[in-house]
Amino acid sequence: MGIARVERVEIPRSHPRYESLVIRERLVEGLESGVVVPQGLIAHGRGECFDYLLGEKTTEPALRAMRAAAAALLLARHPVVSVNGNVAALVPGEVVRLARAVNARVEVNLFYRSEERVRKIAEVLRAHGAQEVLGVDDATATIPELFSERRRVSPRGIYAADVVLVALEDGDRTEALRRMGKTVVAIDLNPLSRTSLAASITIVDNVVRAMPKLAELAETMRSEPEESLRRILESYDNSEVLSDVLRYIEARLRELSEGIRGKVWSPGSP
Ligand code: PTJ
Repeated sequence: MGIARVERVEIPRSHPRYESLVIRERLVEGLESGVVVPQGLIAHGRGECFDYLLGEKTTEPALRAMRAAAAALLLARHPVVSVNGNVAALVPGEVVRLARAVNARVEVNLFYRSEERVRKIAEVLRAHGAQEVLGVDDATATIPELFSERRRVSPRGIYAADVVLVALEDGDRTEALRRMGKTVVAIDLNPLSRTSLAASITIVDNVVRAMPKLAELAETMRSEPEESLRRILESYDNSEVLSDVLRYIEARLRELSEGIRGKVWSPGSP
């Protein structure tokens, strides 16, 4: 039986919640190495709850949003992928792969900013192949009307970007970036979060599934003619996608509630 060795716990591959437990351990390791903040664990727990409702898989509306996101990133003049602690702990290699596929810059941008954490996250990204990481020594520009540490951005990165990809973001900054005229692509498991409602394109999916899928889509779609990418983007409707995600959850809960009797465990169950 395969065993994944992580910092403090050995999780047998046969465990029914294997994937989810490995992800948790990766965040705990990130906490111990100073990449993730304790609040990041709370944020993840909130995300897990929504992932349960989605059945822990990428839904059709999420895929639709990903195609539009890939089109927006490929058509952008100056795309930027914004990275925080949780993203660096969970999908550093996929961030670099996506940035390469769409020719985007990578910028560290933190809600709970400390210079030490910014440096550690940049190191993680470099170790996964990032050539240049912005937001470290050059976070000298300010997003107007934003009071959290996330207002500090690189003038060559998020400040100048036309398309910004964010994951596990806060609503204030998403709104502020939209007010600056930017297209914001958000990855957020909560379809009702302020970020989800304020983003231009919302991918309601777990970042561990969404980031690799988005990178793969961008790699395939980059050979498509510009005209067809534009058509994908023009026909995209974010409120329709959010509404379809909610309907998906509604239908899933209805189906589960009807079949719950057969699923309830008893001492006689296998
Ligand atoms: O590293 P820092 O300092 O920038 O801080 C990062 C956190 C995540 C602590 C900060 O951005 C934060 O407090 O985020 P919130 O306001 O809790 O929002 C996180 C959102 O991401 C919530 O809507 C969660 O449902 C969602 N979320 C959590 N885990 C995942 C997720 N979405 C996608 N994939 C996940 N794995």
